[in-house]
Amino acid sequence: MSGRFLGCREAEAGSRAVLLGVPLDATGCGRAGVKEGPAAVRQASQFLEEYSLALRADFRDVGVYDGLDIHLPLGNLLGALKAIEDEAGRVLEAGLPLLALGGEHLVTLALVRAALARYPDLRVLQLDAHADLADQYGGEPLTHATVMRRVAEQVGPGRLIQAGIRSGTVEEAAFAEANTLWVDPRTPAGLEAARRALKGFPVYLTIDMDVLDPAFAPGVSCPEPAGWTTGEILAVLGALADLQVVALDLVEVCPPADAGGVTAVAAARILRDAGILFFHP
Ligand SMILES: [Mn+2]
Repeated sequence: MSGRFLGCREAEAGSRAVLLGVPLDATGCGRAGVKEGPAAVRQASQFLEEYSLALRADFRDVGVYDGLDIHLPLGNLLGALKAIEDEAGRVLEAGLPLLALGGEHLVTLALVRAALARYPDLRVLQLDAHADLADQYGGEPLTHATVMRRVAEQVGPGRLIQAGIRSGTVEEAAFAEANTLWVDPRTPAGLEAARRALKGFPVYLTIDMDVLDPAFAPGVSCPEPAGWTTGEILAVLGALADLQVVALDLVEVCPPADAGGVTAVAAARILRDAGILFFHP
């Protein structure tokens, strides 16, 4: 095993997409250990076939280069976010789609900034149990619990579409009411609303693994009951496959809490299938 994600290329030259690990673990309030997420998901990916029987397509044909983990300066949150934004920007400015593997959810802010620089019309689709719309958390503006508030401020009103949300405060619900769109794309009406908001625009997709029910993804830093099944998220992604996704991330896998490696292999499956769905030539 190469230490890279399933079926990824080891050479950047000639690749058509780039995967980067982003092992940031600085502002979590739940269980520690999301910095081990990228390694665990890469390792679990070896259980899977490169070929998706469901999609009748091979992940290797996507041509993804696994550039391994971004080096993050220790004890320097702003420096780490800058490093992530710079590295993501380099990929996106080269015209290549980016697949990022967290790490905590705050990485999405840096990644969206990079995507927004390249695609000013960007829309963001968030699959998550938590709204992540707090203005501050523990007095801090830059945390895993405030990340989508900062993202909403970056992209502007009506451009953040949130799905799977089942946890938040009254303040977060009020902010969402005025600034974001909540949908349940597992229903025909919710799917249609999501498509209306996203179709025709470049899309950034962020998948917080806690959108899944803890039965399907126990190894996350903040589990929240009554979530989606693995089959449901794959069906939702499949139903959105014609969107113009320009970058995506998958975050919050927490290996120390992942009994049986259930979450890591689900994450690997979601990443493989999303790569095929959105970036297969
Ligand atoms: Mn989140």
